[in-house]
Formats: sequence, C-alpha cells, structure tokens
Amino acid sequence: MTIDKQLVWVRDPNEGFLLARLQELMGEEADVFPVDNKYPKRVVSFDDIFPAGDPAKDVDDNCELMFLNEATLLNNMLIRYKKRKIYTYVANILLAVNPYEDIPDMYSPSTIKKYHGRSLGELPPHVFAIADKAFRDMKALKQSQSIIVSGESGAGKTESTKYILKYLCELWAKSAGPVEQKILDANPILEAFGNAKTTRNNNSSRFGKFMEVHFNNKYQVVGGHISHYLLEKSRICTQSSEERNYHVFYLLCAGAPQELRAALKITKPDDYLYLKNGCTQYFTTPQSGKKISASQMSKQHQTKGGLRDPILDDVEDFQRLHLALSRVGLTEEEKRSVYSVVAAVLHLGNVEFEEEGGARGGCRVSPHSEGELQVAAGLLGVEAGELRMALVSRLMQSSRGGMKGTAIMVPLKTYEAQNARDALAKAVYSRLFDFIVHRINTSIPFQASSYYIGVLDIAGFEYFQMNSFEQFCINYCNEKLQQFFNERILKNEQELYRREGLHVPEIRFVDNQDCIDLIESKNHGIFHILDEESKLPKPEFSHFTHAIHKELGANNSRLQVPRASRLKAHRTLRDDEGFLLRHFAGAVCYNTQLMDKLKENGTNFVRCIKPNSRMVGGEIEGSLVLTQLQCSGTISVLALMEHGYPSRAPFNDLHQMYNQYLPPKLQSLSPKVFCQAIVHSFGLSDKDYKFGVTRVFFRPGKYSEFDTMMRSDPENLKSIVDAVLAWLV
Ligand code: AD9
Ligand code: MG
Repeated sequence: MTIDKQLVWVRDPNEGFLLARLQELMGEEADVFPVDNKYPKRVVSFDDIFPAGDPAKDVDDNCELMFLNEATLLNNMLIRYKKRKIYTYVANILLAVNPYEDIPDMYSPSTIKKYHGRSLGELPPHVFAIADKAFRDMKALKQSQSIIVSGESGAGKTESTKYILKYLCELWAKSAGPVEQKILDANPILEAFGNAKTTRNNNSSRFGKFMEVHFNNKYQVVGGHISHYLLEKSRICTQSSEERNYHVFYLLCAGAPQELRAALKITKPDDYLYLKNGCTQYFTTPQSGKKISASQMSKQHQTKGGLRDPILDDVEDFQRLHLALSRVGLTEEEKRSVYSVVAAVLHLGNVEFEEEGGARGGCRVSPHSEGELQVAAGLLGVEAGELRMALVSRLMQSSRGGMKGTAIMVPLKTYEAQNARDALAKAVYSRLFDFIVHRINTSIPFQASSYYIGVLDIAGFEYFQMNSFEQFCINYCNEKLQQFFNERILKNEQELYRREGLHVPEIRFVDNQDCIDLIESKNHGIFHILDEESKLPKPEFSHFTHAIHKELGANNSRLQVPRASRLKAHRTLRDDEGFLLRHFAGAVCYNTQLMDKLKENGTNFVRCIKPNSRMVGGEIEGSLVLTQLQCSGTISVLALMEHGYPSRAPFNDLHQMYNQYLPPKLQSLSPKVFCQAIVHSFGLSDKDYKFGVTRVFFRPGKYSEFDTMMRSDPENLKSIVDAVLAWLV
C-alpha cells in the first residue's frame, strides 16, 4: 500500500535513529527513504518505526512532545545539546548530558538565586531546579529527601553532585557558614584519595558516596555527613595500561615540597612498581582545571611519559589538598602521618621476594629491596623484622580436641608473599581512606537535625575485559538501584493509578528481582556460595565456579557459562573459572545500610549521560546516548508518561496550600469540592488532569503551570475566583 509520505524516525545501529519518509507499508515492514540522501532506501520492521512530530523543535520537558517515544526523546536531546542546552526533563526526572566544557553563567551565584523557590518547569531544566525541588519537598512533606545521581563512567555524576551541594549550601547556609565550607572542602580530599585517571574519565571516582546536608526545623543547614562505599582496591596495586593509580600518589611525587619528599624518600612515579605498570601520563590531574606552562613544572619531576597534558598542576593540587586537610582539622603532624602511609604503600609495593631454596621451600625479601622494606616499616611505625616475618610467612594455629595447640610459622612461596604484600598495601590504603572520611565527618559541626537531603553518587554499571569481584559489587549495587527506580517510578506509580481508579493502561518493564535473588538469596545466592567457599581451608576459583553452576545454573535464564569465544578473549579464564550474569543493562561476565535510607526518603532522580567516548565538548553520538537512555530505564518511563499523570496532589494539601489566597466563602468548601472547583475554573482541559479517590493527578507540566498561576498573578487569581463562584452556582 502506498501512503502519504509521512515523516518518521527509523532505528539505525550507528545514529540511533534516522529521519525518513514512509514510502510503502508491507505486512510487518515498511519501505522508507531516509531524508538525508547519503543513506540508501531501506526496509524496516514496524517495531523500529516511530512517528516524528516536528523534528526541528526542542522542548524543556520531553513529556511536552507531540509524540512520546525513544526516537523523539533522543532527537530532542541531540538538538538541545547542539544548542548547549544540556538539561532536559522527563517529567520530574532530570537528564543531564555532560557538556565537557564550561558553559558561561551556568552555575554562577546569580543562577543559583534565580532557581530559588521556583517550581520545577518554571525555568529551563537545571540541576539546581532538582536541588530546589528536593528542598521544597522536604519542607512541604516534612520528609528527608534523596537525590540519586546515576550514569556511566564520565557521564558527569560527580560534577552534578558538587553543583547540587553547592546549591544547597550556598542558598541556605547563611547562618551556618562553617558547615557548608567543610562539606565543600571534602571534595578535593576525597578526589585526591579516591579518584584516578581511567580510559573513560580522567578524574574517575573509584568509590561511591552518599553526602547528606542536614537541616534543623527552621530549614537552616546545621550539619553534614559522608558515607562511602566500595573503594576500588585492586587499583592500588595494578592498573590497566593507560590508567593511573589514585591521584594522591602523583601529587606526592610531583607536588609535595622537596623537604617532605626527602623525608618520605619519595622520588618519581617510574620508580614504583605500583605506579609504573599503568599509564605513563603521570601528570594529568584535571581537578584544578587550570592551565600552566610545561616550564613551570620542575624538570626533575618529568618522567618517561613527560608532561603530555597541559591541564594539570600537581603542585597546586598538592597545595589544595594540604590546605583542605588543614581545614578539616588535621594537625601538621597528622598530615605528615597521612602522607607517610601513602608513601609507605609505594615502598611496600617495591618489596620483592625470591626463593630461599632449602627444604622449607619458602622465600625471602630480595636483598635489593631490603632498603624499601626498611623505609616502609619506618613510615608505618612498625619493626622492620616484624613486617618481614608477616610478609614471608603465615601463622598457623593447630588445634587438638577443641583446644588451641601450638602456633607455628608456615613459610610462604614467592607468589604467596607477593599476594600478602599486595593485600597489606590494599588494607593499609583503604583504612587510610576510611580514616580520612571519618575525620572529614567529625570536622563538620553537627547540631540536632530534623531532616536531610542526601545526594548519592555511585559508579554506574561496569563492563571491562576482565571483570572481578569489584565489578560484581558495583553491578549488584546498580541492580538494587535500578530496582528501586523501577519500584519508585514504575511499579508504585501504576499501583497508585489502580488504587485511585484512573484506568491508565499497564506499562511493561523488565523486573530485575530474579537477578537480585540470584545474587543475594539467603541459601543459594552467589554471595552465600562465596561466603561458604571462603570458609573452606583451601578456597579455589574452580570449586566456587562449579558450585555456582551446580546450585544456580540449571534453567536459569540470567546465568550462563561463558561462550568459548568470550573465554578466549579472557585468555586466563578457563570454563570452570567464570560465569556470565545477565544484568538488566546487558550481559556482563564476571551495603544494603543505604537502600533502607533511600526507601524512607522522598526521591529525586538525575540521570547523567555521556555524549561521546572521546571526552570532548560539542560532539554527541546518537547510538551511545540511546543505549544509556535504555539502560537507565528512561525509555520505560517514557511509556508510563505517555499515558500517565506524573504530578499529583492530595485534595487536603491543595486545600491547605491555596485557601489562604481565596475569599472565606470558598475556604469553607470540603477539600475535594474545593479542588474540583479550582481545577475546573482554572481552564485546564479534562485531558490534563484526573480526579482520583484522594487526590488530583496532572499530566506532565500542568501542575506547575497551575501552581505558578495560583501564586503569582493577583489578576489571574481574581478571574479564577470569579470562575469558581460561577462554577459553584
Ligand atoms: V565516574 O563514574 O566517577 O568515572 P562521573 O562522576 O560520572 O564519572 P565526572 O563528574 O567526573 O563523571 O565528569 C567527568 C568530566 O566531565 C569532568 O571531569 C569534567 O571535565 C566534565 N564535566 C562533567 N560535568 C560537567 C559540567 N556540568 N560542566 C562542565 C563537566 N564539565
Ligand atoms: Mg565520579
């Protein structure tokens, strides 16, 4: 059948979607001509064709689009990004595309002021508007709030988190200056110790954090608290090529004053095993964002990789760190201890072992690294002899008839001693990180608080060539967050529509409960099996993997044995050494103290999007953005929004909020009649709202229109009152 040449979007593997004209419909498919004639005519399944609307028009809230589907959402985001409009709403959810460049005035004090107290949707979408909504919801609902910032590595989570905290602190901290300064001071410290250069982000956070700003019952900032999760420990000992260890190691090597480096016996990064197996581009620390000339960097600090990136200043970053540590209350002596521990980790990493020979079959510290052992022990404040013993042997306690027997030292083989050394380095560094977060927390003044706003910045799904326990934990955490998102936005929403009798068609989404059960189930979950394995006298990878397949493998659609081709890519993995878990975002080989908090709070979502993999401004790749929108569950939300009523207000609340503006005659109406009267009189079309059993529901954007009108213009209000009186008659 030949049809009118309607404009449509058709799915394309490279671009995401292409604009095309429908030519002919054939059964389940259609012939289409892409508008850009560099693409040939093609046949596309109906499932991959979407109505286009006006492809040149962009809107602040995707729900305002004439056709709400993944293609129009993507197009809206792409054209906005090209106009440097990086923020877009899907109803109350903020989508934030990383601009990779500073946008003038975007986060200035005047912009902060502008967003103060304004309903979502009154001004262009902004991360400040979400912060303000959280604050207003906290006041109106008398409930703590969470802002969940998610997205893949480099999408802009940490930067967004910083802007949210800046907004909350600058606007409401007038009476509590020191608190907000401490909360903001925490960032350079956390980033120095917990961030590193990776292939995906030069300043990648390798830990998750939940930062709380606390308010008293007058809604003034009275305190703050930071919780941290899942510091990536493997990075302390090894990094992939083109990646670095934690920033602080390089700050110390390149940025610390000569006297301190001499005391710590620190030289250049190339001299340390824990630094030299990764990236040679040692001096890339984009934290300060300031440019300095290469000549400003002392020649002696330059190593084989040289100074390749002009956006760095390890000297200045060290000074910033030093100052921030003082500001959170560390004395000169304590700071010296912190640097000593960091340096000790580097020296420890240089301790090498060699076979001792003889009947015992053990190993000893190689003579050439004896000096490093001495320095490490000195910096850690332990006896060199004890440290040596701890590295080359382990203590075994025999037991007889339930009684503890004699303790004997069992010599370790070379590779076992290397593992012991790395385990010690990781334990020391991660304890140091705990200590630093603890000190930041104790430095933040804290008075009795009534509510808080917590901002969650946690690594998104990770999928590397080799995925270890750390990726497993991060991905598990993301499954939980995705489930929470599904529950808050999709499940609960639909249940509410049902309860309130709204007759909104059911939206299907991928429920990931089965994947979570697979991981955490008490008797058969992966965590349980791992726990059991670790209790065995000699735990083994292959035994653990067999147990996973045996207990969970049969007929489980989420779990697979990796295919041979995949195993080949992993060279070291044998088919008894791996399993493949289907996460909701795709198949990936490989602290719950938080979920409870989130469940108690009101929630606000910021979904960060990475525009391109080259980490540059002004470039946006359709298919990359689309994948992120799909993985974050945003596409499922669209379907819900297409039929749903995302803003709602209980009759009682509306009655209380607005009756002060109205004459006594109207104030005495029952809440439901009151609401019916003003909503009708406001002139909304009956497609824009629905009355439920206890509350009124609005289509996207309509509630804020209504709220703005009710509050702002006395003339409007007068005409609404007249209309209400007429409606009542
Ligand atoms: V990771 O999971 O910690 O690896 P994030 O946190 O999602 O990642 P991050 O916030 O660190 O990404 O952003 C990466 C880089 O993008 C930053 O270092 C900035 O150079 C850049 N960025 C991010 N957001 C903005 C912004 N709003 N304005 C300008 C930005 N640049
Ligand atoms: Mg980050």
